[in-house]
Amino acid sequence: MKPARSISRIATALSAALVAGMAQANPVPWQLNLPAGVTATSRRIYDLHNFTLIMCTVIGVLVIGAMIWSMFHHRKSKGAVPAQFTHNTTAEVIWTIVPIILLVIMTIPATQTLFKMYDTSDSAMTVKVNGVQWMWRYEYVGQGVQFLSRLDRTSDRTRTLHSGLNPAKVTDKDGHNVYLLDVDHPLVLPVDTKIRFVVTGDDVIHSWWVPDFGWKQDAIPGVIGENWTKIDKPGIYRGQCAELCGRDHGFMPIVVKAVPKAEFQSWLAQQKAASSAADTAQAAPAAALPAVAQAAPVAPNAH
Ligand SMILES: [Cu+2]
Repeated sequence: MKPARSISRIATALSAALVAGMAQANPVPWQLNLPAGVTATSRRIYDLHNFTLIMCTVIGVLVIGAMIWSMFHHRKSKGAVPAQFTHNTTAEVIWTIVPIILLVIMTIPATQTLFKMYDTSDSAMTVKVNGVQWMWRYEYVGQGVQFLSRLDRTSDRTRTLHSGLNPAKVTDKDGHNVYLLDVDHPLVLPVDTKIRFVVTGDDVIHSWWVPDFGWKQDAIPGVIGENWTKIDKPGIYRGQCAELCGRDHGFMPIVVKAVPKAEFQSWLAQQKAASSAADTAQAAPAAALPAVAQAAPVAPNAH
């Protein structure tokens, strides 16, 4: 590829990423940088990242610039004679203290952010996330609502060897490519609500990761990890398993559908009604509800 062409491609991709980052949460090809996300935590992380990046860039430019300048201006052909001293206490004190100050400047806001991230107190609800090879089980703790969330059928058919189907054609209703990024049952959550997550694993280590929330949480069998989020605006937020968990690791995406509080309450009520109906059907003798009782058990591999 010619340099001019690749530069223009990168520039196009950058502007596309910028526009896309503002318009929607889907990842785009050639995307750079983290998403700023939709929570206070994710924005704080984004700002910290930019702050540190600027700091590193300035230090890098100064140090490398000084080196290049010195090598060029004090070269042998110009008659430069190297200095013969071995120690300079003043210089050593400066190059010890200045980096310490810079590190402290970076550490204080980073540590404050970490403390905030670990504070799950005063959360309004708890969602239990359970990683299972290769899907997620979500439980709304204390609500009696739980379900499995797995790769949507279109992606699943397309990814099958020799399917002949085009991954570029797997899109959502707005035309965004959601190949391997869509599920059958998204995790529905209310906005403007502090939600505590307890995350664990059934079989091997998985990791629950939605970039727009700003954190990853390992899902470790026998261990319960905690985290929380408070989503600012309704929308669809996508993520993936972020811990290599076996053969189908790439096929267990995460989709969170954030909705206004009232809409969430009515959705939850609907799910409760559906699950208690299913319980009744399973508990009732076959004679009482023959049709429902027979229809209720779902074959493990119905698809
Ligand atoms: Cu996994």
